[in-house]
Amino acid sequence: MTKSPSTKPADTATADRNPFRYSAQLAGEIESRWQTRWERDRTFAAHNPGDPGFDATQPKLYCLDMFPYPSGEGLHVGHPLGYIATDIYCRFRRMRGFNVLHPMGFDAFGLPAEQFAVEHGVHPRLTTERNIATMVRQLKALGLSYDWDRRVATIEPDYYKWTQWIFLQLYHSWFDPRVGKARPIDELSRGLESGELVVDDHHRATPAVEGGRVWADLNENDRVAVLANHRLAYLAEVPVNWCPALGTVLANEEVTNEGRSDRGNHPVYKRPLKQWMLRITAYAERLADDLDHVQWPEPVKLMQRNWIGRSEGAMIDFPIKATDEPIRVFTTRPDTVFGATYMVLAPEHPLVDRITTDQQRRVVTDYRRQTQRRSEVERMAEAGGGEKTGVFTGGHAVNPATGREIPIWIADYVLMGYGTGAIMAVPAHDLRDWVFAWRFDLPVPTVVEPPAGYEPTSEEAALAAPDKRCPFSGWGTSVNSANDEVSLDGLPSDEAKRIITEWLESTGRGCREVQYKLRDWLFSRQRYWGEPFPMLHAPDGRTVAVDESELPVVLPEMEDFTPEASDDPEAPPRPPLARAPESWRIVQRDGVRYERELNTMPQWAGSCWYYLRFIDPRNDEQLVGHDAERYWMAGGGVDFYVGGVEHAVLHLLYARFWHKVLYDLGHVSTPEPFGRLFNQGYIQGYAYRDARGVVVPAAEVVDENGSPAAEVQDRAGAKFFWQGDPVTQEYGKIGKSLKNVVSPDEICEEYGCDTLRLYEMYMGPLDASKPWAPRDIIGPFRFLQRAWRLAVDERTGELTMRDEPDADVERQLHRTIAKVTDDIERLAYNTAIAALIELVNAATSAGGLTRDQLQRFVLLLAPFAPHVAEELWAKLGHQQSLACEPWPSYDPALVTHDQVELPVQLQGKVRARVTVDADADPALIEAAVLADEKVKAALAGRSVRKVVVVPGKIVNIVVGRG
Ligand code: ANZ
Repeated sequence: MTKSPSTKPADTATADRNPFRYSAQLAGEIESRWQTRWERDRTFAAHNPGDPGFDATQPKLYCLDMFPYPSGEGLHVGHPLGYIATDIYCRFRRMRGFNVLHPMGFDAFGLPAEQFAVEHGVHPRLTTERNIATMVRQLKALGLSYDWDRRVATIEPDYYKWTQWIFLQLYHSWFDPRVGKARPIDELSRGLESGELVVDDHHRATPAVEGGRVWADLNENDRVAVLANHRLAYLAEVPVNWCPALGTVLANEEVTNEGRSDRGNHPVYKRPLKQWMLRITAYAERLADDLDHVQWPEPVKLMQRNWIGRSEGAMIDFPIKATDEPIRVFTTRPDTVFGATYMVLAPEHPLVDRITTDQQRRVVTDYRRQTQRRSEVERMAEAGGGEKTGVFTGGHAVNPATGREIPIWIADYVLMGYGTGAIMAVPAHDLRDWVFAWRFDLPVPTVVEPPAGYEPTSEEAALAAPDKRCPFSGWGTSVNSANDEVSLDGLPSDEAKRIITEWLESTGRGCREVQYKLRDWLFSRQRYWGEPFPMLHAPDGRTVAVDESELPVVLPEMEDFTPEASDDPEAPPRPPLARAPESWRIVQRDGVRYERELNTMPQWAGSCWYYLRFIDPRNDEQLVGHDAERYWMAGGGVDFYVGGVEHAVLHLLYARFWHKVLYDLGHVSTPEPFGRLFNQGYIQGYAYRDARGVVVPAAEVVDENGSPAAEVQDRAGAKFFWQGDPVTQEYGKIGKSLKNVVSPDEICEEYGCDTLRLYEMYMGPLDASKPWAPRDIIGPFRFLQRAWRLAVDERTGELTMRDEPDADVERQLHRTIAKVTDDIERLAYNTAIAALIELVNAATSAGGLTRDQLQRFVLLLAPFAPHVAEELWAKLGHQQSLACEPWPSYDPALVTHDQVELPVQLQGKVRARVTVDADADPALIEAAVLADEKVKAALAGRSVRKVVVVPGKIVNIVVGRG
């Protein structure tokens, strides 16, 4: 990278005169010295109960970073944002007497290494390990206080042994709805044997009822099927998202709205395949409810709740003329049943064949074939007000409320995987049905009247019919909704919903029902680079689990990682493990020749439980030791978990699900894994595109004068070029896809990592996204230079200290301690750093600090710029690292501020006076003013448009009319 003179940290001229000046070179020396020492002394090693050095009287902090995928590009400056933040917190808490667990590891299975392996024949382990080595070096160079003894990687057999072990727990368990938790599957068989439970027509266990089949009457196959129906891990033939380009099946969430793969943007098709599934749906209710008990950002909770998608409504049976089996629908609006003028089945619905008349068979078959090619995600995306397709089956059902015959259609806006795969269509009050009914000329009677003065929503208005009528999908008052037995007319929607549900229940036509959008988790991948399943398949189709004592099932060595072509050209190829040596693939047992499961687990698996392994990473008897787990997870799980908001749904939901299963089975002590969660913002940077819209490497872009874009990027009117052609500038998250990655290595080399740490924390609030502005890095560097000069004589390298403290500086030091302490607790690092800068400036002007003051200042600086702080601490004569030195305290009496009285004006008249700290910030003053009783009285209910604060002088309130 080329440097412009303005950003050069140390000018060589003064370096000769001041050999002990804080320069990039000196910073480099100091940093590597301390990094070596910390590592040698295991300064940040955490102690488990029972370890020598464990102190049971200390409080604990388990602070966790979302562990990274070791990509070939290494870290960019966006990664450390969260890592530095947690590091500051951990260093601070150690100084406050906490036993701190702060580990780091690698989420190391995954597609990129495998794609590289397929293309270049290099074993993914080699690339992965090389990438891990790079990232460890980079992380260490940032001076992060991890306990490196606890490092784990999900690809190590003694790690994935336990991932496989958890899978076995899932396989050997079922969810007992009567107690709302997982139990060993043996208890299910015992319940069935004893007759406490019987089996229904769908091979499901239910409490003993009339007509249920008893265990003794079931043959072996049926028994296996019943158990399989309940296991938390089960095999199912399911329509999957098949991505030929990646050679694998993808989970719905890995498919974009356009029906393409999230990674690589390849086309994705639906096809049936036998796959391992995890029964996460059994936990839907607990996963939603327990969000109330964690300290997480509200938007993340909301995203999880939406993903789980709880809906309350009813099941209603619509009798069909042709058969004696009714069509059952799930609806959230049973109060609209009088307005159901037709029904729609998902094209895959099992009743379609029986309902379809001969006349309609051709169009129905064609339509079903056509929808097969579309992914569920694509269909869902169109489930709104978009274009609708569908065909009439020729069949009819009876609306149980009106007694009228209504036609049955099939359409792909109804999904097989939700509710019952069938709907009653109420076109006047459901936007999808409305569009469909107008397109196919079906009746649209109104059964809900909107409240008086109702204005259609923008979505409703957009669908206005030729006669200007709009659909109404909100809550109002029922109309045209009565039969001989029940009338909803005049009732508000919630009341109507209750009454009609009671009627449906009392007449056996339906029942109350809660549904979840959450689907079971598709857990198989047709890849090599993942955890093998600990499962065996017998030639007769039976599946058995590998015994716990035989774990881990180690990935076999292979040289060719491409999937193996299948005999059937239409079928997906077999997974790469189909090529594994027979000695791995085939297991002989009791004369039976079993084949191992050839799929592997998805990348989510290893990251679902790593926080537990960090607690006790070398335990080869147990996933995690009991005492250690109880100690570190006490108080509701990981105390502080920091990572990107992109993991708000899947990773966190999957990890919570596994954790709850482990909790139910008694392996962990808390119902939730992560007590407190925090999402750091993104670092954003400029990116550039050529005329075709293709992203070009930002580092190679120059302005019209040939200066690197990074140095002139926000200059007004600048024009940018790449290889001589003009490019356009935009702004986005720093990363690979925008080719605007900046490596922390460059910055560390140029300024030292203490500067990088300060810069990243000083950029703005931690949860905000903010621009990478290389020209500003010099600021924190100059601050460290001033701080150093405050303590050290640059010609001799000796400490410079005054004997008597300056009273003002002493007072400011107390205030700074109070502020920094408080700010770190609130993660307001930017304001803490600002306070440190002010202190250094004030102390410099006042002529320096005493030894005692300097000590306290150094300790305050330590969490942010630990290397320079350790160096000064050593110069102050201490032999030990300051890592566990007590945090400085302050005298509250010295922290009180000077106060001022400010007049408050309203419409030109002074109406009140408020007393505030002389240096209080305007937002605080505004709050104090608006809370003042006199001000409230003077406002007399008028709305405040603006509060203008002139600091130290006056406050003006501007009010709105009325
Ligand atoms: C009649 C009705 C009338 C509905 C009305 C809505 C409004 P949520 O809230 O998302 O759970 N539905 C049910 N199963 C479906 C499926 N498999 N595919 C597509 N749509 C399905 O949505 C529940 C509503 O979505 C149900 O309530 C049903 O339409 C539709 F004024 O039934 B409703």
